[in-house]
Amino acid sequence: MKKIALVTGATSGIGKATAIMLAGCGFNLIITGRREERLAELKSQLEIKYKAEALPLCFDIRNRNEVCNTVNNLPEQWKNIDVLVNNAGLAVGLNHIQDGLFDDWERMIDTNIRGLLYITRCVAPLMIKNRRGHIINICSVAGKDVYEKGNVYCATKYAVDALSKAMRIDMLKHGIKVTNVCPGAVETEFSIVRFKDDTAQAKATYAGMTPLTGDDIAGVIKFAISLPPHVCINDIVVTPASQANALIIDRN
Ligand code: NDP
Ligand code: 8X3
Repeated sequence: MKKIALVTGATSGIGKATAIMLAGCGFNLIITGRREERLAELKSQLEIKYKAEALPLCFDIRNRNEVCNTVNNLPEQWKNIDVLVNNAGLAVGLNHIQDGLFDDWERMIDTNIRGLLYITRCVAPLMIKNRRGHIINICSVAGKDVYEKGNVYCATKYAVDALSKAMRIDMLKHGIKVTNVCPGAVETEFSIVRFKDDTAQAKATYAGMTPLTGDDIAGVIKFAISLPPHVCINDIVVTPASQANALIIDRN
């Protein structure tokens, strides 16, 4: 029987690349996001190209009732989740703290922290029941160092970093691995979202450098999940070769 992975935020970027990688590795996929058409397209791609079964779940991860009702009512054949990739997330705005917008802050906190917690709270008991599983939390270099104007986004990723450590302790006796993945600059829709559809500003984020791609991060996740049962990668920081950390990028 094929293993099952649940990837949040599979409609774009890192999540989509990860879902495709996992299908290529022989997993059946539960894919989530708010954009229903994209989920449907990805489902067809996974089924036709990779012969994987795919279950699209369309919800806003900030909506606790929607998340819990959906995951708690999964069809029986989808309940044995082996890998959970907590990927859905975003940055909105880039402002000094005194200029920040409450709506931006709440979107980031509700998505990156609360959403991740809602999903994990619903999926972890299913893994515990099976005494196996691997939770991959997509954190960021922004969860390791803070940078100017990054304030609230960085705070949400510091929270993810802390939650990965906490989950690893709580899951230890249940045989469930927890891996924190901290990417640097990855060219996805991330900057388009951060800069609220200002595509020129989004593009400038990656000027003079070769950013990572979603596939690069999927490759790192593939490595983490393919290690033997007694080996757990706790924390991976992965940046473009021209990026030292969240603060320092060599642009030429
Ligand atoms: P994208 O914008 O390309 O993808 C974000 C994904 O998150 C989409 O599938 C989106 O789906 C989903 N998402 C966002 N908000 C919600 C919501 N409220 N409910 C459900 N799903 C939601 O960005 P990335 O692929 O780059 O980002 C993925 C993760 O990687 C994020 O956690 C981000 O913080 C992290 N990261 C990104 C880096 C980068 O440089 N790109 C670097 C380090 C970390 P939909 O819109 O359909 O709901
Ligand atoms: C995304 C990377 O450096 O823009 O998490 O915060 S950064």
